[in-house]
Amino acid sequence: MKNTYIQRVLHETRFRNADEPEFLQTVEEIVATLEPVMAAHPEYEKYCVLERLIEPDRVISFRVVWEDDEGNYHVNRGYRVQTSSAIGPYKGGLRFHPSVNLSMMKFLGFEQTFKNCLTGLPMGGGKGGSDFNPHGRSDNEIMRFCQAFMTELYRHIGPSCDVPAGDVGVGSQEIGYLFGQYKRIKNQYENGALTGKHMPYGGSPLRPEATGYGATYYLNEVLKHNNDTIEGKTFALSGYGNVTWGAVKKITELGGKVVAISGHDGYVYDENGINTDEKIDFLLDMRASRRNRVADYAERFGCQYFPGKKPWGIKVDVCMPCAIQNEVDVEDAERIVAAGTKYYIEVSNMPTTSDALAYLLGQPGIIVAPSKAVNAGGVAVSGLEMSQNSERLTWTDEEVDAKLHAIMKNIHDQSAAAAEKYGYGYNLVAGANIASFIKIADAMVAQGMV
Ligand code: 2IT
Repeated sequence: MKNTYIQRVLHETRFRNADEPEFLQTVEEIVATLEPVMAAHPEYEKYCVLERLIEPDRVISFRVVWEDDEGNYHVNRGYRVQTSSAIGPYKGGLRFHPSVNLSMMKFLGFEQTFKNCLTGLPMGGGKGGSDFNPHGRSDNEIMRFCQAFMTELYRHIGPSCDVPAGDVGVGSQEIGYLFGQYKRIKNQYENGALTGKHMPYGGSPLRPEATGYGATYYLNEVLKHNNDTIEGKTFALSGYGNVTWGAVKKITELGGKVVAISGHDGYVYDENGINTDEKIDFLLDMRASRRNRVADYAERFGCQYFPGKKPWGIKVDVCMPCAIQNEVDVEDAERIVAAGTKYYIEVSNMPTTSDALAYLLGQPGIIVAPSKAVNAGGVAVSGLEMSQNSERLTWTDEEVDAKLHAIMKNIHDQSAAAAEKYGYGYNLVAGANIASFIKIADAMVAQGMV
């Protein structure tokens, strides 16, 4: 790294955020790709654009007290990190998972800011959640937790302030409970304050499918660039939740074959493909059961199950990590390359460790696509949900699908163009960072010292 501005900012960032490893990881990875941009735009240094973007607008932390079905009290920590409102209201999901901490919230908010910008829709970036563990909890317990969480969060959000949505552990059911409590406290029907709602009260068609469909549309553009198609390709995916489900559905529809999915407990290998409505819908049943076991799929459909193992290194054409951050390390990456996989398509937020990503980007035989571009279809349809809410109407499935498709193609094309322009060739990782950063930076410069 030669750029002295970037060096200085990274030094300060490491010092100030020493106990936030995931946040440092994402800042370092993104900033490293911006070197040619800083050389071309000296005004960004003059106006401290990087320092301002790295320091969130606001970090909110609060206590959440709730009661389980036996009458016991529990205390969890809730967060909302409002990273940037340079191009729109803060926007990003809520994660309920025992591993949630400040570092994770800040890294997800930082990634989200770039991702949201890539969609071309007017959304800033943020993230929130709690270290609450939904595993094994009843519906009533989930509802009481969501109500307690919203009783604090409501004062920080709103349709033109901050618009949360789902993420790991938060789906449309949780969003329903959160929205009910928001409406009760505010006595206002502001359905634009949350996205990922059920259809009857302001949800968008295709929001549940959006992340997985969008990822597949993006992959399609990568394949087209390579004179290739999805037809006949084999896939290994991690996860079994909402995102994996949507991707499996669309991949199958377009003629690809998914042979592996995974959970916390291991992975299943279904050589016939996860390609019938019954099999695909079973993923939704597993998520709804909150049992956290992908072994249930192997038992139900009689296929192989590998406890404690990740689905990397199987002989497939495409790998798509869809589960959690840092789920692919160097050894996994080496296995993926050794298996002859041609496309490594990140879907979950920052699924690749820094070392593994550097290794994969150095391999000529594999194309790498970054999660902030690939999974942007989810938040893009959230943005379309906001538009529908503010216009008080609902579009058709076809209308939303056409817009999602166009947005994903545009994300790919603008990333490829930005990478080319700044000397990276067809590097989709650098291209996504550059295309979004320039737009956010220009908005910040235009708005003065804030
Ligand atoms: O990581 C993500 O982009 C999400 N969890 C969705 C965020 C949103 O506001 O729809």
